[in-house]
Amino acid sequence: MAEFTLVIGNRNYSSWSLRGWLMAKIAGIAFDEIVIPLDQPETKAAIAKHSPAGRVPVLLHNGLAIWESLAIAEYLHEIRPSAGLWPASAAARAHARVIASEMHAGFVELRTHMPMDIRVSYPGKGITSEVHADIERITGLWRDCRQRFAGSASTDDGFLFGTISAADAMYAPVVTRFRTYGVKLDADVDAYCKTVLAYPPMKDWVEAAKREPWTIAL
Ligand SMILES: N[C@@H](CCC(=O)N[C@@H](CS)C(=O)NCC(=O)O)C(=O)O
Repeated sequence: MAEFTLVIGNRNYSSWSLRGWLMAKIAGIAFDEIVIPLDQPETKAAIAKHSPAGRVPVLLHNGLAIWESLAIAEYLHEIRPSAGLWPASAAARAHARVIASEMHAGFVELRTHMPMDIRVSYPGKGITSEVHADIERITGLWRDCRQRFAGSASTDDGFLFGTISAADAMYAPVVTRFRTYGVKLDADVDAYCKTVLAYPPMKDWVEAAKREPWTIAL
């Protein structure tokens, strides 16, 4: 049994689980998984065994249950500070936390009208003027991060702050949504999406999502 356990929902649909799972991968911890399929009669009771908030992901460690994706990022950063879950410089780290929080609290239109559904393709579905505004804001902040921080990082692997961080994990489900809903992207934003999708744990998640048996009508 691994030191850590991560409780997640189905890979195809659970965007918050993807965020927490990628954070655990970036932190480099070995962990067991408990997968709870969402939208089933037993889902709520199964999640309630691990989290009073009734939501996944939940990280279990040393008798602690840590829910909320941003709290998981902070905890993992505290116990694995050298993993680079947050960028090294204070300025980049502050900005990474800003944009991670903006994702956590916002983009409701995009999240509502373009729910994560990795294995399907619905080009053009879900686009409204409000969703378009969310997309413009997100792609603008990605560009801004790349221009302001990635170039001056000691290594630039194509992620928002150069090397992969919790900020990329927070936006990874947006990348899959852009693919699912065929959102047209400029070359620089498309290159960023390709970088995220090529990150080996991300590839593993997407492949596993395609093999899952559960289907939810969204
Ligand atoms: N603010 C939470 C959001 C977690 C969340 O909403 N998770 C969804 C799945 S993606 C959930 O657990 N839903 C419970 C359900 O569908 O019964 C976080 O950042 O972790």
